[in-house]
Amino acid sequence: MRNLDISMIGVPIDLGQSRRGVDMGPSAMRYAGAVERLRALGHQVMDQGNIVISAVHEKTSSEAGLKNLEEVTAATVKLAEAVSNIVADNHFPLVLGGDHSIAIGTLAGLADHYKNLGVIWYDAHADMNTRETSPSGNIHGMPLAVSMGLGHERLVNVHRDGVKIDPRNVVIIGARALDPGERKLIKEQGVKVFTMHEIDRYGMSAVIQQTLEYFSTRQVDGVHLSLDLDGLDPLYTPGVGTPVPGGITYRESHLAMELLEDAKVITSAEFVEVNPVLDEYNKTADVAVALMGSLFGEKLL
Ligand code: HAR
Ligand code: MN
Ligand code: MN
Ligand code: MN
Repeated sequence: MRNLDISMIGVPIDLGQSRRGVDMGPSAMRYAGAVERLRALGHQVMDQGNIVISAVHEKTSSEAGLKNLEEVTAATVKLAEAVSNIVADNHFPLVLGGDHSIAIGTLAGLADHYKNLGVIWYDAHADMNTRETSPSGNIHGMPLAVSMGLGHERLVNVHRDGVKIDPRNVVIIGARALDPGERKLIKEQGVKVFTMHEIDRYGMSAVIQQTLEYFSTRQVDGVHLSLDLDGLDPLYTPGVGTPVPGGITYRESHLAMELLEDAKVITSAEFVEVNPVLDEYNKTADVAVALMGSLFGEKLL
């Protein structure tokens, strides 16, 4: 068991996609007991509250193919600074979303401190679109590409100019809805992907073990977990904006968190895409918080 100083920060933004309500994700996860759950495990938890995001939706900027570019850029700039300060204080950053566009800010802040960061992208999607390949113009489908230096310069240069993560340090787990441009980029950039096929075939235990072995060959200096709740099957996490059937189960997800905790490799984490408006009685936030429990050391016995 690690005793961590966890700094929690919420990012109540829903402008990286088209369905309102995911801005209430941080509240939903706090309501589900995130702070208390982690304190009960012996960690120090400092809840820093939320990044201030304008709740006004009418004035949103429209750059063709990039919805709300101005607002998403502004939010991620603020988040990057907050995350960077948390790491500078030797605390563990735990970011609560908000849609997945916020990862642009999280990874930018982490890049101040990690020169060879590993990233686990637990998601039904690869989030590796650019303006040119995006079917939607939604920035939450782009943060991984942006962090690799691919995409609009406003996004690529958030917090500090250029590339934030090495594509070969990225492992996507749970992919099952990839756009043509994303498939191409995954291959070109050398991103490692465990799709649902590999999870079905080898099991989550082997997938996590291979992920850890891969990171050790890459000699990463930290590992960020970016967990999109739509990585799980919508049976377990219905409160997400872009559910995709055929996903990771509740138990497989707990196992993944438990194995990561056993390995003591995770140095920062974010939980995104919880949308209480689309949920069944806060079920998705409850699952998010239960997974946080396993990630931070909760045991069944
Ligand atoms: N790939 C599609 C797009 O770019 C859908 C992306 C959905 N993304 C998330 N985050 N929910 O993973 O629009
Ligand atoms: Mn301290
Ligand atoms: Mn995502
Ligand atoms: Mn997703």
